[in-house]
Amino acid sequence: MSAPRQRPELSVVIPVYNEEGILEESLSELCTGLDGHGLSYEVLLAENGSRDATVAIAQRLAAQRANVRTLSYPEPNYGGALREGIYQARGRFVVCDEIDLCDVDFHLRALARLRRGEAQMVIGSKAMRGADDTRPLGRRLATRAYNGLLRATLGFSGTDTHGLKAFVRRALLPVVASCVVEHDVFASELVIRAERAGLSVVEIPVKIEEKRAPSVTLYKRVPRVLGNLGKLMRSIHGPSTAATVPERATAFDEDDAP
Ligand SMILES: Nc1nc2c(ncn2[C@@H]2O[C@H](COP(=O)(O)OP(=O)(O)OP(=O)(O)O)[C@@H](O)[C@H]2O)c(=O)[nH]1
Ligand SMILES: [Mg+2]
Repeated sequence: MSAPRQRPELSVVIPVYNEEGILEESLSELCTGLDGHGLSYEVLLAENGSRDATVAIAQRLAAQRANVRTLSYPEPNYGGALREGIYQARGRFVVCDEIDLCDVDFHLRALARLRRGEAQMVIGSKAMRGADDTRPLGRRLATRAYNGLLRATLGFSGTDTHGLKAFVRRALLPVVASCVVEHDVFASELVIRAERAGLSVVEIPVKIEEKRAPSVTLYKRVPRVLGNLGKLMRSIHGPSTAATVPERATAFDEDDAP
């Protein structure tokens, strides 16, 4: 994996898993959109555990485009991929996107808020007033139930944690290092710990139009999500809230401008 010499303003981290059907087209649309707005950016395709041609396609795309990099690990783990992508990112700002969304409008609106210093983290909410979530009813209800649970059990004050988010990388690195759960719940933990650490977190409404149905059936995710939520509750409400994951040095921390 070779990185372009110049540090971009923005790193787009996209976890990918078994996405051979849409990876190339989605990435191409995203890059066209970001190029059209003159952004200085890199894309990190954070893959793990794919059993289809995703790895080969991602490697080819990274070879073709100087500002696309790919990371690959053996075990499927959404949160692990996100965490690794954030650590490897070199931009001052990070946007976490999903390959079935690639929402340039969110990138632009979130970046504007971050650049103006209005927030350190911007969440794209599927559930707040003004959002337009075109996913099936069951998934919309699941989002509301899940975030209701986070509000009731972990003092979360917003409406959504999973999906699109953008932040000042330097401000979020210690938060990432303090996270203890993997898989889907990592995305929620990141937002909740950022709030609890006193970072300024704002939500903006997004329009969700998935380019394909989700890769994992909802009911199959529930046991693992509940298990990881339990772990997160014990970590946050337990006797010690100290980080259990050691803080990791990254290649560019020393010259990371505030
Ligand atoms: N690296 C990695 N990426 C994953 C994994 N599971 C899902 N993804 C990626 O995460 C993104 C979102 O996955 P989806 O299958 O669309 O699930 P979802 O839309 O988050 O489901 P909702 O939470 O209901 O919105 C896509 O870019 C997937 O390729 C995984 O195990 N590892
Ligand atoms: Mg999706």
